[in-house]
Amino acid sequence: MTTTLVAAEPEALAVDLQRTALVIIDMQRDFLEPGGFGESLGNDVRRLHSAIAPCQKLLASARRRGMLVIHTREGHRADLSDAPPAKVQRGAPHLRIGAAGPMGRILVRGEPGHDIIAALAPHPGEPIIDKPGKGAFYATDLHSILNHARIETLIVCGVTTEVCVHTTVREANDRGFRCLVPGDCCGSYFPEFHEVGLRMIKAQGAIFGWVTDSARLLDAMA
Ligand code: TIU
Repeated sequence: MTTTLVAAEPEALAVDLQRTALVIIDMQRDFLEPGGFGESLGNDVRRLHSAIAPCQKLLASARRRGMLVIHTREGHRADLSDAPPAKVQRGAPHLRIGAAGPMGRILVRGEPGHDIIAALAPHPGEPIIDKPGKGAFYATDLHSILNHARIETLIVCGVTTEVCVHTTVREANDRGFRCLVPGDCCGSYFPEFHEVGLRMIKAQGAIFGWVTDSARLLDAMA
């Protein structure tokens, strides 16, 4: 086993890059483009755009190395049978999950808004995890895929920092994975939540994981 030291906070982390996967959370049109779920919740979707270019660089590097790359998408079945009423019945009915919007039905699988943005489109063979919840482990086969690939460490990026990235990092941490979170590859509609979300991950001696950035990761992966 060869370990590589990745500069991070609260301290550098030694990782086996052969047993590391890149997990890109929910970089979907529904969150990043106008007219989708993110905007229906009252958010300015442009706040997430700073994460796109750093994610592209990390994705290119991971692909060059042959690293396992996993994409996730939050969304529901067309009949909403997997969408709890408690999740759907929030906000104005015409803006809810399942309502018709400019990118198709909001947060519904198969609709244009559910797609991953073109800049980060999955390559054939890269697993796509369709998840009904905020965490990528809940009601998905992500854990099996990671176990079968003998993955120990996850690089988790995407949107939003304090919602689906955080939930996934917490789930992964409880399942025994080390999580490295490159802050510039994540984004939030709330700059202060992004900031505090990252601080929460690395506090108390990396209580949930290690925070780094794309430059330090690209160095380690070069
Ligand atoms: N992917 C994800 O983070 N889902 C959300 O609903 N995020 C919000 O910040 N709303």
